[in-house]
Formats: sequence, C-alpha cells, structure tokens
Amino acid sequence: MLIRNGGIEGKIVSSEITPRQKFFSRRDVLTGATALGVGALVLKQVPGLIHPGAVHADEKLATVPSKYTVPDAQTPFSKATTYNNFYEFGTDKGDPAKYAHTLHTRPWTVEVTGLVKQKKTADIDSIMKYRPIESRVYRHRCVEAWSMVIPWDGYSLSEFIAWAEPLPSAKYVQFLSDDKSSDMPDKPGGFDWPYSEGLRMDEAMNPLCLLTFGCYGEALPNQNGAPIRVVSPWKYGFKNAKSIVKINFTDKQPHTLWNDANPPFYGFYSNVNPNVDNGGPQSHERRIDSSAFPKTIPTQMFNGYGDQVASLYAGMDLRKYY
Ligand SMILES: Nc1nc2c(c(=O)[nH]1)N[C@H]1C(S)=C(S)[C@@H](COP(=O)(O)O)O[C@H]1N2
Ligand SMILES: [Mo]
Repeated sequence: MLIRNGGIEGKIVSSEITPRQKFFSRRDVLTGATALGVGALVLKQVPGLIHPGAVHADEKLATVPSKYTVPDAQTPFSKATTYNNFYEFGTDKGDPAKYAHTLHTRPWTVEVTGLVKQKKTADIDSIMKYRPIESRVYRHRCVEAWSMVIPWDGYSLSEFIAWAEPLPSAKYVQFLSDDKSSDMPDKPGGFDWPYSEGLRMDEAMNPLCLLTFGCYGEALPNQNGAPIRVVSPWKYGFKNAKSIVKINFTDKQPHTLWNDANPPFYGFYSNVNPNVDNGGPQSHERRIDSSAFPKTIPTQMFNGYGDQVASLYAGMDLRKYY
C-alpha cells in the first residue's frame, strides 16, 4: 500500500510561480515518452492491432480494501473497458476503446481555481500519492438504463478538497475535462466542450464521492477517463467527469455540458431515482455482467446508496430537483 507521505504540499507546482509550459520543456516531455518504452507507444498508436478487450493500462496500483464495497457480481474488465461513454472520442459505445489512445496522460496537472484561498496546480503523480488508494466496488448506473459493477481505485474527493482549501463562500464544485485537440482531435460538434460537470459542496464532501485513478487494480485505461476522474455512485454516470484538468469552486450552480444540451433529460442533481422518468423510464436497468445475455433488474433509489446519501436531500422535492 501507499504510505501517507506527509501531503502533496511539498510537491505542488504553484501556477503563479511556474507556468506548466516553462516547467515542462519540450525536451523533458520527449525524454519522458522515450522512457515509457518505444514498444508500448507503438502498440497504443495502432489500436486496430489489438482487440479492445485487451487494452490494459501499464501501471498496477497498490490498493487497500474499502468498507464502501458492494457485494454485487462484478462486470468483467473486458466489458467495462470496451462499452463506454466518452463523447470526446466518438458517440458509439465502442469508440472510446478504439480512439482514446490519442490521449496523453503524462505530464498531467489538475488546476484548482475559483473560490479558494489560493489558486494552485497539482501534478497527477503527487495527487495519487497523497492518500492510500482504496479499491471500492461500486454500482455504476448510466441514465441510458444500463449498469455495471466496477472496482474503482481512488480516495474520497473530500481529502483532495481539504487540500484545495475552498473558501466558505464556495457552494459548488465544478469539474472540467481535458479538451485539447492534441489529445482529442475528433470531438463531435454540437457540444459545448470542454465536458463540464458539477456537484453541490456537501455532495462532493460525502465520503462516497471517489476521486478515481484506476479500476480493477490498475491505472485507468484512457477510455475510462485516465488519469483522473470522479465517481459519485448514487448519481447517473454522466455526473462523473473523465480526464479532469480543472476543479473550480463557485458560489453558483455551475453549468454542465449535458444540462445545457438537454435540460429535461439531464438534471443538475441526477440522483438515480426509479420513480422519476426524466424523459426515459428509469425504473429498471440492464445489468452488464459476465453473462452473454444481461438481465434486466429493478433500479434502486440512490442506486442503493440511500443510507449514505439520502440525508443530503432531506426536504427537497426530487421530482423538481431531478
Ligand atoms: N469527459 C467526459 N466524461 C464523461 C462522459 C463523456 O462523454 N465525457 N460520459 C459520462 C457518461 S454518460 C457515463 S455513463 C460515464 C461512463 O464511464 P465509463 O465509460 O468508465 O463506464 O462517464 C461519464 N463521464
Ligand atoms: Mo451515461
């Protein structure tokens, strides 16, 4: 397991002092790429040569077990990494596994902006060492009425937020995904890129909300949102922004890509709720597991996480705030 190393403070690159472009010279980037090994790079650049089911990230993660694990049968790795929504790489479920090899996940930094004591930038490798990485098996429910059970690897987002030091006036946190053309050259039109999502601060501070670096004990495959994403398992999957480059604290509810595109279907809260058919029926879900013919099962309120999160919404009309 990873030992607490006394915090990421010492390794944080302050954006004020050292702009990323200066810090990482072109030569450093190229040297880093060479160190990965030419073979690995070549394989990643020729996706047609490998069956998508075999796309593993190179890096194994040391993880500790978590009390937040559910007992449901897990979705096989080969399905969780080949049936994806990551529209930056195309709108078909198979597109991310085919095309996300263009995403460069090192060097990678996450900027902390908005209502914080001080703007700062953290390097992904420092963020990953900040707390022990837990393996948490979570239910994952897409608003398209399919679901998976995935062992995610990460630590509670609340730990990162404590480091980020938001001001008391911060009421929401917004996540912004990468949208660089060099990483995502063929983003579909008609969307207001970058992908943007958000949570109310108390939702983000709930320990279930996972800052995620891996799945199945290895670094996230690109198509699952490498190198860093969030997973809030009581909400529909689109709340969980992938490949995050910026975390922004605000006092107003942030705009989100899907809420802008189709507000009746994609509410800001989007808590899993079998009783609210927000444009499509949500009472059941197709559970993608190891069987050749996935079963349709009833959807649970808050995806089965009511004990941990229902109190966040006490007194709120969940039909109005869907
Ligand atoms: N940046 C970004 N994040 C995203 C999406 C996306 O298209 N782009 N799709 C969302 C949706 S709709 C779902 S269901 C989950 C899918 O995550 P998975 O592919 O790891 O299962 O990612 C979410 N995060
Ligand atoms: Mo989704």
